[in-house]
Amino acid sequence: MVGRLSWVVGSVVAVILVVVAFLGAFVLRAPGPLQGPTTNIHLETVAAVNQAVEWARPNDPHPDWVSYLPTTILRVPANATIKVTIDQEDGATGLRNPFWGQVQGTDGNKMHVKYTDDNGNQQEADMTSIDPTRAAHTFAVPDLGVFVPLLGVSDNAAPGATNVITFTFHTKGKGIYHWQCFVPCAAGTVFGNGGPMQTLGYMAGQLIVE
Ligand SMILES: [Cu+2]
Repeated sequence: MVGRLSWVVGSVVAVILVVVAFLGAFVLRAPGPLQGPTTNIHLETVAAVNQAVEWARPNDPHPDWVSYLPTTILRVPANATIKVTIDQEDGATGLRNPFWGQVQGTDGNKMHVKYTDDNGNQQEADMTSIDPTRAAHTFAVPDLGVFVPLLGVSDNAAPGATNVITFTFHTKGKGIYHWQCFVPCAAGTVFGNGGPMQTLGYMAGQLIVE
């Protein structure tokens, strides 16, 4: 009888330890918010956290996950013009829905892109859309109607090449707005939509409008 009781108590303690370990390792490990609130958001997109050029996350629980850096928790002021710069260092995965190849909800429904073309030459242009098969990620805030496809680095670009995407959009009232990538970029997960696509701090985030 005592043996069985201690077995039950031991099992309960083991389950509690597993739950605490899970919370500590995954749920509470989301990267902290950007300093702010700020009207100048600067992000980097990488094929893997451990390939960061600008913002290393040395103790990240998923160093091989595709990610926005340094974080996807963004604090911005209400009713403000937000300037976004994204240093995009990942290759293309491609969008399933070509509609999201269009730039929407930014000033002029356009973005400015500095990139290396397929001949290896540096280019710079305002764009209102990209070929959806060339998207690496998107910066999308559905509740604000903001969708920006991020041009993947060309296979012919030099190693370490970065496409720099800039655009401005406007916030409305205070609140927490969900934002995310719509490119199924999570290689190795079911339909590319698991892991980093569903985890705050990687390909999903919050725009905290204060
Ligand atoms: Cu993505």
